[in-house]
Order: sequence, then structure tokens, then C-alpha cells
Amino acid sequence: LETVAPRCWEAAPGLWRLPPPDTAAHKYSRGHVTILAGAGMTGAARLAAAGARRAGAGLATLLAPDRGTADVLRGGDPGVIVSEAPLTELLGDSRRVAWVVGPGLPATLDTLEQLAAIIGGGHRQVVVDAGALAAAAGQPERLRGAAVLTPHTGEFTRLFGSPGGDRLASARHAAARTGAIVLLKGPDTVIAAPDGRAAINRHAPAWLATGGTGDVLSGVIAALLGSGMPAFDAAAAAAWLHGEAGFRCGYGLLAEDLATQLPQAMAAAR
Ligand code: NPW
Ligand code: AMP
Ligand code: MG
Repeated sequence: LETVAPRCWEAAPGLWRLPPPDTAAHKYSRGHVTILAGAGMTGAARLAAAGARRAGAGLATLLAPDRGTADVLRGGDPGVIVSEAPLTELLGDSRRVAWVVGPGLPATLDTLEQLAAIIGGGHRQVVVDAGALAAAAGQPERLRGAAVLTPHTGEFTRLFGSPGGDRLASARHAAARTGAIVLLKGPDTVIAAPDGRAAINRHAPAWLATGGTGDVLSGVIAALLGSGMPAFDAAAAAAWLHGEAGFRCGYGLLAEDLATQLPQAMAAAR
């Protein structure tokens, strides 16, 4: 039998399609993205929320770990819902399908336990980034059940070992090992699925290499998951849209500007 290597595509429009705007939509039907916020780096979760909302989420909730953090977050974007309820209460709302776990979170056992509780529902689509990836360093089996993992090279190395020169093969291997879509970030972002499908996004300006852009990306992916896109498509589309928004910002972009360019980037992809 001849074995055919699974294909690797460009992560450009055409490979994926954004769902057409639904005239009958309401804010709950467009997807409700829930993001765990950390006590220290609250900016990261806020950037993820901005990415999610600009990418079309109907609602975004930031879940604060304590009253002080909730108060800080309430001083931010007025359209974001800030909750300080116990996680179990939010898990009881079956409409909360799309989650972001990691931006600005500490790399602790508590973070891993929260991640496990969120994944545990089975029906939830979880984007795992930053602190939650760091918390699982050396134990990638902890990430099984997540929809999309978004490591940069440093985070990937701590989970799976260095990708070395073959980022495509490494990301495919990591996807097969965890059962999740792996989006390995960099100038050439690789998106790999457990079944071997893969895409590469090179449509990204060098000036994306600045604090907070990865946090925005995690929110974009969650919004697209919440809109019903399959996880591989959502990850590939988010990588391209993120790059397109980055080009539109130009040199010197701030992560907070990136989200504002997403609607135009999405219009260009339709
Ligand atoms: P080096 O220097 O190459 O040897 P961390 P982080 C290595 C939050 N943020 N890209 C590199 O090693 C995030 O959400 C909060 C980057 C470096 O020492 C996280 O929760 C913001 N690093 C938290 O900060 C805005 C690479 O990995 C180490 C790499 C930490 O995030 C900013 C960094 O890894 C930020 O997003 C690569 N391609 N390749 C806010 N406003 O609140 C290798 N490395 O310390 O785990 O992660 O990215 O700094
Ligand atoms: P993070 O490291 O989590 O903040 O994410 C950084 C984001 O910027 C990811 O989406 C990367 O793909 C992107 N990025 C980082 N460096 C470059 C680069 N040199 N060229 C293009 N995109 C980059
Ligand atoms: Mg990051």
C-alpha cells in the first residue's frame, strides 16, 4: 500500500470560509466566549476579549479570580461582562461553548485544575494558551480534550521538546499526541490537526512580534469556534485574519490596535 502524506495548505481564505452574517442572529446565538482572567496580568485576558468581540462573538465574559481583579476589569471595556462567580456556576450555562484559558494566568496546578473542569464538560471548545500551556509543561496529556493549543516556540518546547527545523512535522506530532489542533506561532505559523491535515500561515508582518498579540489571537480563535467553525478552520482563519489585521495596522502596532482592524480583515476575507 502506498501511503500518501497528508496535505499542507496555505492558511488563506479559500481553505476556510467565514460563516455568512445571520440576519436572524441575536447576541447569544453568535457565540458567548468566556475567558479566565488572572489576578496579575489582567491586560492579557482583556486583549483576548477584544479579539473575540471584534471577530464577531455575541458576548464575552471575563471571569475574575477575586473581587479586586473584577474591580480592575470593570474599569475596562464597557461591552465586556465581568463575573466573579465560581467557575462551576458558569459551567452550568450550556450556551457557554467557547472558552479561552491561559492568557495572563499563572502556571499553577490551580490553572490546570480549572482547565480540566472546563474541558470536562465534553461539549465545550477550549483554546489553551500562555499560562495554561506553561502549567502543563512536560505533561501534554493534561491538554487532551482541548480544541486548539496556541503555543509560541518557547511554550511548545516546554511541552513537547524543541520543534527544531521541522516545525510542520513537530506540530503534527503534537496534535496527534494531544488530540487537539496545534497552532505553533511564529513568522510561519503552523496549524496541525490530529489526523495529519496542516496549514501554514506566512501572511503576518514582523511587527506582530510585540506583547499581547498572541492574547488577541486566542480570543479570535474562540470567537470563530463559537460561530460554529470547525476547529482546524477556525485556527487557520484566525492566523490569517490576525496577520491581515497586523498589516492594516502597520509598523508600530499595539496589540490593542490589532483588534480594531479585525472587522476590515474579515471583510477582506469574505
Ligand atoms: P528566549 O528569550 O527566546 O530564550 P513565557 P510569554 C521563550 C502574558 N502577557 N516567542 C523565550 O526565551 C501572557 O498571556 C500579558 C516568545 C522567553 O524567555 C502570558 O500569560 C500581557 N517567547 C505571560 O504574559 C501582554 C519565546 O519563551 C520565553 C519564543 C507570559 O507570556 C504580554 C517566554 O515564555 C503577554 O502576552 C517565541 N517565539 N520562542 C498583558 N498586557 O497583561 C522561545 N521563547 O514567559 O512563558 O511567555 O510569552 O512572555
Ligand atoms: P505571543 O508570543 O503569544 O505573544 O504571540 C505572538 C504573535 O505574533 C503570534 O501570533 C505570532 O505568530 C506572531 N509573531 C511573532 N513573531 C512574528 C514575526 N517575526 N513575524 C510575524 N508574526 C510574528
Ligand atoms: Mg502569548
